[in-house]
Amino acid sequence: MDRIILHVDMDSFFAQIEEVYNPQFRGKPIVVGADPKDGKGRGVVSTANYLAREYGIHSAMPISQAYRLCPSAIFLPVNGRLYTQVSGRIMSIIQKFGKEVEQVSLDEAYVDLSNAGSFKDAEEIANRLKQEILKQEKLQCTIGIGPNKMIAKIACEKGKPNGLKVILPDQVEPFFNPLSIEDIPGIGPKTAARLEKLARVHDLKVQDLKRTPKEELVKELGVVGEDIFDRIRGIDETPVSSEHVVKSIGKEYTFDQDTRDPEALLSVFNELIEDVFEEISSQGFSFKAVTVVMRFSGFETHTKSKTLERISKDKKQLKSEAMKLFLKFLMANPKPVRLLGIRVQV
Ligand code: TTP
Ligand code: MG
Repeated sequence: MDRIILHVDMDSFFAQIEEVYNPQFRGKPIVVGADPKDGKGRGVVSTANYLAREYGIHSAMPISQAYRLCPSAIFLPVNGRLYTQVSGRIMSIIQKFGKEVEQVSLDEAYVDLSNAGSFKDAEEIANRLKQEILKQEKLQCTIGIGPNKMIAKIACEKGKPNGLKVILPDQVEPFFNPLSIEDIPGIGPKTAARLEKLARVHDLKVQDLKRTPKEELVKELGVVGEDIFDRIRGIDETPVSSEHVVKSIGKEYTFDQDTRDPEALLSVFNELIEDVFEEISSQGFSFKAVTVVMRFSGFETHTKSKTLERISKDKKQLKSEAMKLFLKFLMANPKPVRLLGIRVQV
C-alpha cells in the first residue's frame, strides 16, 4: 500500500512571527539576525521575509551584505524565546492532525497520513491544518504531500510560500526529472560539484544523473553514492517517527574583530557554554552530541562534532567535550577567528 506523507514548513518563520507581533512592520522588508551596525555589523542573517528576499537577501548571508542590498529594511534581533514558544504551539496543533508526527526543526514537521485513505483526503486534511495554524497563530505555512518523506519535503520547497503541493505516486518521475540535483536533500554544493564532474554535465538535472551507473556513484562517493542513486529515483523508505526527533540547541557569537586573543576566545567560549547549558536545563533535556562551529578570517567555516557514548546532563562533560573540539580547531588552523558556535543535539 502507498504511504501518504505530509511535510509542513512555516514560511520565513522568524520574520513572519515578527510581522504578527509588530503589525507596523507589515508590508516592509524584514531581516532577522545580527545587528547590521550601519553596514559594519559582522554576524549573519537568520532569515528574511519574502519582500526582503526580492532584494537577494537570504539566511546565512553576512548581515553587512544584507544591509548593502536593502539598507531601508527593518533589521531585528533574534528573539529565540518567542520563536520557541510559537513553535511549541504550532507543533501542538500539528499533533492533532495525525498519530505519527516527527518534528525536525522549530518550524518543520512530518505527519504520516497513510490511514487518511487517499491523497485527496490527505489534501483536505492539509487544508484544514493550514487554516488552523492561520486561525490560531496568524501564520502562513507551506505543505507538501507525497508517497514518502523526501518527496513531501521537496514538494513543500517547490510550493513555497503559502502553498499546498501534492505529488501523486505516478507524478513522481515527471516531477523529479527536471529538478536540479541540489533540490535533492543531502546533495549540497560540494557533492553537486563532484557529481557534475563525474557526469561531465554542467547544471546537472536529475534526469542527467540517472544515466550514471550505481557503481560509478559508489566509487566516487561511497555509501552516500548508493543513497543518491535511490534518492534521484524518488526512493526513500525512512519512516515518520515521533521518536526520531532530532533537535539541537545552539548559540554562536561573532567577534567584533577577527581574533586569536586567548582571553577573548576563552571568555566567549565560557559564555556560550553557560547559555547553551541554561537552555538545555531549562527545557529538561539531556544531550547526546556536541558540535563546535568555527568561522575563520575570510568566512571559511568548519564544524567538528562528538557523539557521546551515553546521553548526559552534565555541564562539566559538555564543557570538556566542547573544549577538546575547540582546541583541535585552534591547533589545526592558525587564522584569526571570526565566529564561534556551540551546539548540542538533545
Ligand atoms: P527555514 O524553514 O529554513 O527558513 P524560513 O522558515 O525562514 O523560510 P522558508 O521556510 O519560507 O524558506 O528555517 C526556519 C527558521 O530557522 C528561520 O526562520 C530562521 C532559522 N534559520 C537560521 O537562523 N539560520 C539559517 O541559516 C536557516 C536556514 C534558518
Ligand atoms: Mg520555514
